[in-house]
Amino acid sequence: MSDKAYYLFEEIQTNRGIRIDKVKEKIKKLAIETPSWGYGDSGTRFKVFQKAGIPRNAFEKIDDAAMVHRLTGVCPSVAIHIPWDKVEDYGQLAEHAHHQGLRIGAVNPNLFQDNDYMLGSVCNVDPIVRKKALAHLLECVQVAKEVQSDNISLWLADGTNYPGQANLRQRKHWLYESLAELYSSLLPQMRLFIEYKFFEPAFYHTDLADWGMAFHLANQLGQQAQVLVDTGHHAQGTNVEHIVSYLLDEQKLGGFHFNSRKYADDDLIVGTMNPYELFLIFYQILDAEKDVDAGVRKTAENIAYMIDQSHVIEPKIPAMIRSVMNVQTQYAKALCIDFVKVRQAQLENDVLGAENAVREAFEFDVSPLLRVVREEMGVPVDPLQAYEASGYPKQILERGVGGASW
Ligand code: RM4
Ligand code: MN
Ligand code: MN
Repeated sequence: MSDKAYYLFEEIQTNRGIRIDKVKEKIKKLAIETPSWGYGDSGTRFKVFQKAGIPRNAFEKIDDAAMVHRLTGVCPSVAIHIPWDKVEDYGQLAEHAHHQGLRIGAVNPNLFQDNDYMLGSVCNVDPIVRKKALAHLLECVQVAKEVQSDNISLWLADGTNYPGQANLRQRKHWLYESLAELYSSLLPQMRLFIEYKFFEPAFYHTDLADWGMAFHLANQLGQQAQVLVDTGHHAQGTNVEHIVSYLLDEQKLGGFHFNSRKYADDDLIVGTMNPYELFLIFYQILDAEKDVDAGVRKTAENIAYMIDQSHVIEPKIPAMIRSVMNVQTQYAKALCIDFVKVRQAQLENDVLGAENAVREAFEFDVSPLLRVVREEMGVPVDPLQAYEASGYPKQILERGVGGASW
């Protein structure tokens, strides 16, 4: 063990009474799902830049996700987006994943790229379009069954651009009707994640605009429906960790789409813009894991951690590895919070003491800890360097230019 690791462990264990073996165990168990679309070419509304080495189909996206899992050891599943990842035989796709130690995670319906959806999908005024959208949702549940995934992750682009363009209350009813049908097609062990976003592509109103609406819908639908928090889907200044704690307490937090943003839904590499926010999210989750209510504890322990990124200019696989490592870093820091000290300060109304007890964990350099954890897991201590040295970056160049993109 390096000196740095020794001193860090001393600080955590001896001075703060946090068991280092527990901390290591927790880090090893934090599974992070990567998105198939994060390996493809993506862009902005101005340009999708084409790169060499991009996967040409769903199978090759899985190969890239498998590479990320091999190097990090913590990304055992990959989310798919239908129809981006549509294949003839989903059983074969799942098999392909299994061969590489992966499984298929959340199935994401796509209700935003068909011409028919210009004015909405499940909220469209045209019953034929609504029916088509519902059929797609049901198709995705079928896909989930075929790939043996228990998670459907739904984000809707439905909304309007101008006041008066549509009857908002009527659309709310249509939304509920479709989701109720979708919900009733789920197997008992399946979960439906409802993801909200306040704007884009619609600029005036969005039918599923915020966590309150998603929360309400999830309550109406039933136990298997939960809210998904995408960290890039809030107005500037929103206290995301507060939303997280509220949903945890209501036992309605299902999962995350991690990414970073500076201005809007930028889908940048996790932890590059506001790592403190991510740390504070984990603080709320770890706090909820200690709740007196078993239901709250269970909710906190069953969160689906997923990355949702679009890499416009950066090489996709290293960007994904960087994201995974950044999530681990903030999680490891949050694990170093002295919760006893925080509680004590709260009880004493010690504002500065409480703030300090939380922040000082954020200021730890946990990299020696993560190196030890990676060593124990048998993965490279420096996954990014290992990727560059692996030959894989060169190997994928054989795919040429013009791979999968949205
Ligand atoms: C959306 C949302 C969804 C993702 C699409 C690609 O903004 O974040 O989760 O499926 O982008
Ligand atoms: Mn998302
Ligand atoms: Mn998004």
